[in-house]
Amino acid sequence: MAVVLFSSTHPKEAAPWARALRAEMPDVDFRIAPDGMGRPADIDVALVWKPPQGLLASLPNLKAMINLGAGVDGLLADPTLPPGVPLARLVDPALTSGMTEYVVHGVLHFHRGFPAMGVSQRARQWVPAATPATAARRVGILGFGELGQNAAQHLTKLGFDVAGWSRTDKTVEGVESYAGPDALTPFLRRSDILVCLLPLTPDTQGILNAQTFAALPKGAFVINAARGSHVVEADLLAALESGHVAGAMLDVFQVEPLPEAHPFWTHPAVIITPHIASLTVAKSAAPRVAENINRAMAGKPLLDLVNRNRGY
Ligand code: NDP
Ligand code: OXD
Repeated sequence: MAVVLFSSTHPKEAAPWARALRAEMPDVDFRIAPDGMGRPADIDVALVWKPPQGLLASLPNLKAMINLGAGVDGLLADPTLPPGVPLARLVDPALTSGMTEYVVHGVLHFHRGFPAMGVSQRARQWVPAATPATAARRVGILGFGELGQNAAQHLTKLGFDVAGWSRTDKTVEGVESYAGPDALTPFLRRSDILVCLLPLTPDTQGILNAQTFAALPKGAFVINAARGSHVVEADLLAALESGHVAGAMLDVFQVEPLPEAHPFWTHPAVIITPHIASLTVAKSAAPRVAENINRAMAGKPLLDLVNRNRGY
């Protein structure tokens, strides 16, 4: 029987996770930190989202850590994270489709000119304007992994001209692949709508900066659904002020919740969402998490293993 510890900054998620996991593993001993943890030595597997620093290091018999989200930047920032314990991240169809919905919504919003129509509506002006064909709109997706590739496939079906940028080259039907630092500028130059779906690592921190924005075509749009620290916020504000970047849809911020005084709140060209681009759904994710718990108990390699040297 596996003893599983749940620790999350979203404590309300504990009950759905307990239910979903018990449906997969009826004999699981599901414990909720901090009050229900019991003896640290009992814990086999930790299911975590931003646990308190030091918690995982205090579990002497831990066999696996499973992150309840796709991005592990928060966990890897814990200097006490036990080095020898394998870490898996969440890969789940509901998480992927939620992100695709968010990205497709944002791309269509900018493509169909909804920001300008909002301005016209508030001025009670009837301004019909034609939109270019989707084939004439170039979408660039920074981070061409689980989430980026799925969003690209849906955008391609709508006829958009889509490219993805990743560390290593990819083959995805109908999508142009750009790989590595040297390909970044050519990729940006062809991106009318830039979508960031990168993991946050030392290499990608601050990647959405003045130089990046300058390389985009004038009037480009930016969608960031990855992490707030990918954006140099002052550089984005400057690019919006100059009109070089025409609009931004932002789900993530350097400080969350976004502070009340932050200029993004009232900027006419910025759409803000509160880190909801895609949310983990316990019922959907539980089968794969259960599979990983079983693998950990059997000493087998985990699925969706994080490469700690790469940082994702
Ligand atoms: P994956 O690990 O599947 O994909 C990451 C992609 O980024 C890969 O294509 C990878 O390249 C590429 N990449 C990483 N580092 C670099 C680099 N230095 N240069 C170029 N490309 C790089 O991650 P997911 O798609 O599952 O998730 C992406 C991120 O989305 C998460 O890390 C998380 O931060 C964010 N997220 C946000 C949510 C929200 O609600 N706002 C919800 C879920 C996730 P390669 O393929 O070559 O390795
Ligand atoms: C994630 C997130 O990384 O929710 O999954 O941001």
